[in-house]
Amino acid sequence: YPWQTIKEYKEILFQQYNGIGRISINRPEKHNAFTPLTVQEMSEAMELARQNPEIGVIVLSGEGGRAFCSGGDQSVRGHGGYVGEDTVPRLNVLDLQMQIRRIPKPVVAMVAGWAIGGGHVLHVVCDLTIAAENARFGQTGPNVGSFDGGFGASYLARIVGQKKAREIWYLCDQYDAQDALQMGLVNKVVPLEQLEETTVAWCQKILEKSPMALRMLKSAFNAELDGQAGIQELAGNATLLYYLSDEAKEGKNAFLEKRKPDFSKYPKFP
Ligand code: 1HA
Repeated sequence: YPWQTIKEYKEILFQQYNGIGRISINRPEKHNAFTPLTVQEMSEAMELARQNPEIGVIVLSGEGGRAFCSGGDQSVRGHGGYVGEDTVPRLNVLDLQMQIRRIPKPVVAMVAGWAIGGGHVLHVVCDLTIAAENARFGQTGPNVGSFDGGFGASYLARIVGQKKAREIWYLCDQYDAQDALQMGLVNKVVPLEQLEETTVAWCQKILEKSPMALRMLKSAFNAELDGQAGIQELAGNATLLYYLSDEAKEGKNAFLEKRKPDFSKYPKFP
C-alpha cells in the first residue's frame, strides 16, 4: 500500500493511506521495545491523528514482521522508570494507553510476532486486534520485575476473564495466535503475508460507517468500565450532539442577541 509519511520521527513511522493513520514502532533490532522517546513520539502522532479530519481510524503496528512490541526497553530502565536523553525516568506509556482509549476513532492493533509485556498491554487497549499466524502474546512483568496493574490487569481480565488473566500474569507463559483467538484476545488471525491487506480491509469497512455512531459506541464501551471518567467522555459526546441542534443554538443566539431564549417550540419528549 502506498503509505504516505505524515511526519518524520526517530523511533516510529507515522503514515497515512486512504483515511487510515498508521503509527508503527521502528526499532526492529530490539523487537520494537519502547523508550521514553518512542512513547513520546507515539503520543504526539496519536494526537495529530486525533486532530486530523482526514483520518478516521488508526492502525498501531511494529516494523519488521517479527515483533509488534516487546514492552519497555530494559536497557534504558533506570531508577524509577525508563530513562531518556533528559535523564528523567518515566512510565509515560500509561499516558499513551489512555490516549488510545480516549481517541474518538477506532484504533486497530496489527500484530506480527511478539506482543509482550508493555507491548502486549498496548494491543490489549486497542479497540480491535488483527494477528498474524506468527504472533505471540504474553506478559513478563513478574519475571523482569515489573507489573501493569492498570488496564494491563483489569481490562485484560474484562477481555479474557479473571482466571485466564491471572494465569497470563502469574505464569508469564507465551500464547500463540490461535490461543489468543480462542481467548477472545484478538479478533482475527491471518497468514503474515495477508496481515496488512486484512487490516486495511477491516479499516476500510469501518471508514464506511457513520463516524458519529462509531464515536458514540467507543465512548459507550469505555463508559461501562471507566466510571466517572467514562461518563465524562460519553457525556462530552452528548454535548457535541446537543451543540449541533437548533435547540442548543437558540440558547447561544439569544445570549449573543441579548434577548430571552425561546425554547417553546422544542419538544418535551415523553
Ligand atoms: O511492565 C511495564 C510497565 C508497567 C507499568 C508502567 C509502565 C510500564 C512500562 C513497560 C513495562 C514493560 O514492558 S515490562 C516488560 C518488558 N519486556 C520484556 O520483559 C520482554 C523482554 N524480551 C523478551 O522476553 C524476548 O526478547 C522475547 C520473548 C520478546 C523474544 O525472544 P527472542 O525471539 O529469543 O529474541 P531476543 O534474542 O530475546 O531479542 C532480540 C533482541 O531484542 C535482543 O537483543 P540482542 O541480544 O540481539 O542485542 C534482545 O535483548 C532485544 N530485546 C527484546 N526485548 C527487549 C529487548 N531489549 C530491551 N528491552 C526489551 N524489552
